[in-house]
Amino acid sequence: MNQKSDNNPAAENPEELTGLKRGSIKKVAAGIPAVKSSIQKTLAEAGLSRGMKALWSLNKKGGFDCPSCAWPDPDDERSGIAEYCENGARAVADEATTKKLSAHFFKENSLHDLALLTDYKINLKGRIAQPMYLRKGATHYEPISWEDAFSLIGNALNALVSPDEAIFYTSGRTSNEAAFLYQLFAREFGTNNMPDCSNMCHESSGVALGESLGIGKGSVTLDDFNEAEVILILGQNPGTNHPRMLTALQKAKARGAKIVAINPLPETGLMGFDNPQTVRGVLGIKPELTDLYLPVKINGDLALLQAVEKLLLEKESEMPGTVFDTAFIQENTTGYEAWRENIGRVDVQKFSEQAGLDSGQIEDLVRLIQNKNKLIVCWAMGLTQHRNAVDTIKEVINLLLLKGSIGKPGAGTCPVRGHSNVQGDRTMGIYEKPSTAFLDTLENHFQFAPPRAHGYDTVDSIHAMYHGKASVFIAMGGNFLSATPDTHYTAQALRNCKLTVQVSTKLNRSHLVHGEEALILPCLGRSDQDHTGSELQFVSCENSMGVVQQSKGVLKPISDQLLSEPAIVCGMALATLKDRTKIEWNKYTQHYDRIREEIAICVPGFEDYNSKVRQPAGFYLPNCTREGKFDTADSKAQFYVTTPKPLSLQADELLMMTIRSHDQFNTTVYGLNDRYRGIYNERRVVLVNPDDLKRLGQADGEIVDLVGYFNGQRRIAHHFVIVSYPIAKGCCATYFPEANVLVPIDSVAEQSNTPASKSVVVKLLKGN
Ligand SMILES: Nc1nc2c(c(=O)[nH]1)N[C@H]1C(S)=C(S)[C@@H](COP(=O)(O)OP(=O)(O)OC[C@H]3O[C@@H](n4cnc5c(=O)[nH]c(N)nc54)[C@H](O)[C@@H]3O)O[C@H]1N2
Ligand SMILES: Nc1nc2c(c(=O)[nH]1)N[C@H]1C(S)=C(S)[C@@H](COP(=O)(O)OP(=O)(O)OC[C@H]3O[C@@H](n4cnc5c(=O)[nH]c(N)nc54)[C@H](O)[C@@H]3O)O[C@H]1N2
Ligand SMILES: [Mo]
Repeated sequence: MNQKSDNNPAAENPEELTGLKRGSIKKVAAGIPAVKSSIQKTLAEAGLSRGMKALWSLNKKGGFDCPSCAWPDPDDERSGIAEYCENGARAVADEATTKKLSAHFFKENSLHDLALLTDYKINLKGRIAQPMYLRKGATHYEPISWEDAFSLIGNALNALVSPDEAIFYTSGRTSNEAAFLYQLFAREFGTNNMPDCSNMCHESSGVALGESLGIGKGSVTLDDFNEAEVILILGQNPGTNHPRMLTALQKAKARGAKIVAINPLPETGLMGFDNPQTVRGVLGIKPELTDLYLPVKINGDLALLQAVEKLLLEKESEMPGTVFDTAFIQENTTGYEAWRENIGRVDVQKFSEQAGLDSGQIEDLVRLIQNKNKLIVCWAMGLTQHRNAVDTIKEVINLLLLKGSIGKPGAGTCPVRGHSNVQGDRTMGIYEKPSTAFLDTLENHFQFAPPRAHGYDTVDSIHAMYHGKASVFIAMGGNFLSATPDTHYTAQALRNCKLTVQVSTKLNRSHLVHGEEALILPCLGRSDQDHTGSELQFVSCENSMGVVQQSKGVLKPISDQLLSEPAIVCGMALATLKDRTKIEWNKYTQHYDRIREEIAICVPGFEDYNSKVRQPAGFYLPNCTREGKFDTADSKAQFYVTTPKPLSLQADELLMMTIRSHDQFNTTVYGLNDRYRGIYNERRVVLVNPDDLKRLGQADGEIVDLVGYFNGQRRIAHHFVIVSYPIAKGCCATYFPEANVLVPIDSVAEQSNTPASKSVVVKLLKGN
């Protein structure tokens, strides 16, 4: 699992240390200095007038959608400069950079040399400025015309024995318009092999929500935060990853909501928030956020939830109708009896221990919620990336159902999405398991027969390429190599391909680990003006709460050789499908309204798309759960019986989660610091509890190798510095993507097939 290929030495980040410096763990997030620093960074990357223009238009009416996270804007307005966050501004700066990579750069730098750089240094290189081609056996990329690039793709796809030997990956920044065309192209070509970043992200949420409630999306809107009595946040670090959520939490708290944080780490943003925008002083808002913090063990959430529910059940039995919403349960749900029987058997003491808590802490949570009826539960990757993730999320839903906390104001599910349009891409049909209804609609409307067999998701795609069952890989954005598990295995999978194609903005490692031939197709980003066709175009995105809004870039593109994503899809489709296509691809690049007209016909909720998307604050998509209706087989919400299955670790093993630092957006590393956690100038760190260090005979500052064993295979990542940290005992944390070499490709969540990248069993071996 750890062999490196000689001609390309560094599939993963070079294993070198950059020199850890330490500071204190911050007590509150954000504050004026954070926003100031992000403005400075934007201006440094993009220059004064370009930088200001970009920041001024971020998340503003007539501006562009923030390319960072999927947290929504307030309903009545698209907020201007006041509602961007430090990390949103950073994402913009990263894209708005004036550094560009033209043919000269690729002539000067061999793939071998570039692969020796860290992800941080690779990203610093800049935006790709023209299409580039790597010939078979070549050491350097060379320029290629768009026309030749498209025909190369067309020829490679048409040479396949079966369309299912092609894979069409999507990352979550792709607009609705591009995503719709992309899935249409893949399906007319003849495959449902459409893995996406969602497979590694909220897939577990989608599966659990779909089965329990009938729709794979969250139910709350921002307004619900203002009415909630209790907001639970599990497995999420909003201070870094969804900073604008802290404003919503602070407002909720000012209105009396209690906030509970359940996390193996006392994350700074959860503990406190010094709001840089509202006049905290005038409103008298205090920076403290969390009322109750439970330092759960990694993947201890299911045991925790069940212990809490057992105590709630006891109280409900003592005083029927005072703790549970019995009317709601009776009218709207099925499966309660089986659920009750199962929870009745829970040993609270044992389950508390499994969760790494004492029963007093469980009782604190019970006291906080027992008489409350308006609960919101927020969660992110801390719940979704475990073997039993789907079960944990179903138990979250069980808890909400007990309280009748679905489909009423101030209550509901809030899976906080990651990529700014990951939810929209799925709505547009980027899915390896499309519904029959959707395929029927495509067939009727476009008059071709879409493939009916399910395609490969991300993990299955990697296996297929590894075993030679797929040999053309096309990525609409993202950084497949670094985002996926088991870096060396995935690298081999990509190297086994005949052709790998990356539609990208910035240089990344997936350009350096490639198939026999490779193409880099540079595209416009969110902040760029899009002059495709007759006038300045806009695209649209769906945020985490199901609101669709337009996004119009404002910056002059750094090169006149960039194409928009929709134009690239049309180019590939025409060159591949030629005369056999039933679709008028050319009309879509004349005006994107023509794409939205198709979406309006094919995707429920998008009727009248072209006028609704022009409303200043966009429009809400229908969401049955929000209205208290459940699109399940019996039209009721389902209680599910779940069982915690904790991994049994040996005494010298720790359970490792791979998380984000404050200075990255997924695989894009902006800097080497993790300011809130007091970690500076180093990413190869492993956070361990001081008691575990004592027990293991190891010390803060020591350099170790991380070794994982899974199904008899050994995986190793060299050179990590131990950081003694208040993390739950028995656990440790590293950053992704550096630690992805340790995530076994076959260690996945049941049902959702999401890599269990927050449940990796490792040992810390003394380094050499
Ligand atoms: N600035 C910035 N913003 C981003 C991103 C980014 O990289 N940078 N990425 C975007 C994307 S695609 C996504 S999906 C989101 C990710 O947003 P998050 O899910 O917040 O990201 P992670 O860093 O993976 O953090 C997971 C959190 O869960 C906790 N955790 C881990 N395991 C467990 C567990 O078993 N139980 C509990 N209760 N907690 C656990 C960790 O301590 C950590 O606080 O953010 C999006 N926004
Ligand atoms: N171990 C571990 N692995 C993880 C995770 C984890 O928590 N732990 N998290 C997972 C999650 S939640 C996710 S979402 C995935 C993310 O997986 P991906 O979405 O594949 O990865 P990103 O790092 O977001 O992709 C960054 C690249 O996208 C390109 N890009 C940026 N903007 C645009 C654009 O507008 N258009 C196009 N075409 N390209 C663009 C740039 O070239 C950039 O280098 O990673 C997953 N992997
Ligand atoms: Mo994500």
